[in-house]
Amino acid sequence: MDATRQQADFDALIASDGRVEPRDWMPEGYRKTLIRQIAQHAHSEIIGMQPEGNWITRAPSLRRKAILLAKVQDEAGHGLYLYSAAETLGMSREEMLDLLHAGRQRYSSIFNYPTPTWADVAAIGWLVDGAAITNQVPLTRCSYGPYARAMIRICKEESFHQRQGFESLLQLSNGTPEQHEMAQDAVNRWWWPSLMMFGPPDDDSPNSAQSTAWGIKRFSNDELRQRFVDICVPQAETLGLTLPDPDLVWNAERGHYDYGVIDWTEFQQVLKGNGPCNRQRIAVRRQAHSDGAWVREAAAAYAAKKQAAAVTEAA
Ligand code: BYC
Repeated sequence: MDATRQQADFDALIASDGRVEPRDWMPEGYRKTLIRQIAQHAHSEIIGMQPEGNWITRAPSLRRKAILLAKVQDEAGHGLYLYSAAETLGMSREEMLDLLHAGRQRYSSIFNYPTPTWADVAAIGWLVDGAAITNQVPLTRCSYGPYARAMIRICKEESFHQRQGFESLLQLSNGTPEQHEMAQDAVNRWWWPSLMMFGPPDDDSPNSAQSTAWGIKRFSNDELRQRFVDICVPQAETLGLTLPDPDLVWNAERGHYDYGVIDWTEFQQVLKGNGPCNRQRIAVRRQAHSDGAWVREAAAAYAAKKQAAAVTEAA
């Protein structure tokens, strides 16, 4: 088939809201943008295990520990589905990890903030997982089939993560004055970075227009950020906690909450590697990768042995 016809078929598929599958022809830019976004998403899940993983040995009860273990394991699972989805576009997991370790692929800004108290685990569940769901539910309708399908399961699990965070925060908020203060302090620290998770403002988002035209993005960064703010305000009231923004006010005309100015300089600094924990996160990730080398080698040797045995048997 000639190139013009391939492009026309692809355009028609996107226009009819169809799904692109790995064997279909696709423009090189579409493939590259998906690899960029899915790899970044996968890396976020894997690096995202660190801030909460730090609390597994210090969880305040067996119940909380079991929940946290399950959550962190889910995140590893999400990373693996997402690496598999990205591999269908022609880049191996090994290559993606090498690019992450070399600082040439990104992970979400949010995981460069510290978790000094137990309430941070709860605040991450409520706010970070809440923001992740708001961003990711529309991705279940993304035009690339393997990514859209991976997102369905991921969103179900994120929903459990958000609920456990909310429930844990509610318990802390209704606990002793010290627990309440700890919950409020964690919310104060995680609120603004959570709003940054949605990416730069629409006027300053170089990838949005093309990703929207390709059916990868269904809503803009600012639209999803607004949706998240609108969801969080009544939830904060139920929690008995305040959101650290004096400009947060209901705007009846718009039918949305207005909110204050986000510090985009901080966001850019985090993206440049200068957030509070960037260096630590990458160092821990590199160490984990090198510590796991023997497992990968053993798995490859075992697979090769099994394959050789199967060939001998078939002969
Ligand atoms: N952090 O043109 P834009 C989770 C980059 S949740 C770092 O708007 P795009 C989890 C962007 O990559 C987190 N970088 O980009 C939850 C671009 O740079 P490049 C993961 C960011 O792609 C709980 C530049 O800024 N979720 O995993 O159209 C526990 C300009 O931005 C960020 C996802 O990855 C950021 N926050 O839109 C554990 C969701 N924001 O690449 C784990 C999937 C922007 O051109 N991703 N940048 O060098 C998306 O939906 C989109 O990629 C974004 C950005 C909305 C994030």
